[in-house]
Amino acid sequence: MGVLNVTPDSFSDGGRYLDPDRAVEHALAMEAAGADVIDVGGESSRPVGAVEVPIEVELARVTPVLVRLGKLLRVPISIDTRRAEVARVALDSGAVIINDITALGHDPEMAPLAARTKCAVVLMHMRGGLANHIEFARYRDVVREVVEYLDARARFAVAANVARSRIIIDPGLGFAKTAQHNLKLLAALPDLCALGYPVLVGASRKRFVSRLTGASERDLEFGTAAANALAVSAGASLVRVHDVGAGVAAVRMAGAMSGRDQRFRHNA
Ligand code: PMM
Repeated sequence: MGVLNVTPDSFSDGGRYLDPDRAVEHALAMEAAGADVIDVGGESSRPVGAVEVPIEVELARVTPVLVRLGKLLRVPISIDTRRAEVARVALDSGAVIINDITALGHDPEMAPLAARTKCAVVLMHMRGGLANHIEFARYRDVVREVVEYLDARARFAVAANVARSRIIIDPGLGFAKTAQHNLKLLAALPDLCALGYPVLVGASRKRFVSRLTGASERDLEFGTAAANALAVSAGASLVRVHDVGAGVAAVRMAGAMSGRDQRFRHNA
């Protein structure tokens, strides 16, 4: 999943794709580099200092991009939003996945919209709000609490008539989590996979990666690729990345080495 942040202030690519022409160009480049999904977002959720943007601003950022991408992209489009109105505009333009960092919890209209339109949903774990989630990074047992939360949110979605087969879960690395919490969750990915839904992992360029590897471009690229390869090897089905070229290489290697690449399965 290639990330397209149409925002002035996202953590790693803020401001680069605020201009619709550049955003569209970048999405097409990510598709050409092998992305299977393009995730479009118009509201930053950086770990510290994210500001809630009014819905009109979020809509003004993403709508022109979504309308054009709906006609140009061959791969599916996902909309990264907490707001049903934004999701609706995206789905009308051809998006087929709602990526909701609040796991359908922020906007009461989101679950009915997902059920009605039969789109897929990403249910992500977080606590607190966009601006203060880091204050909520306290757990007795982070793995158990995240697994229980995602299980409960998936049940909520099913009760709202979202098909089980359309649900994807995500531990929400960096959202109300310290580096230690992120590492524990990555080590426990099989526990998340055991819930029976595809698991999405978003480690790309996050603060815990730079804390471990250093913060240069190369450090971030290799640190992210290592995290993604190990996540796939531990069972993740999707990785959300800014650098699609490195992401594709990591996913292909890890998929083939763990016997999940059809092309290499039978001629071992
Ligand atoms: N991370 C960010 C934004 N949206 N969505 C999901 N499902 N999972 C994530 O980990 C996630 C997300 C923040 O990263 P960015 O601002 O660099 O895109």
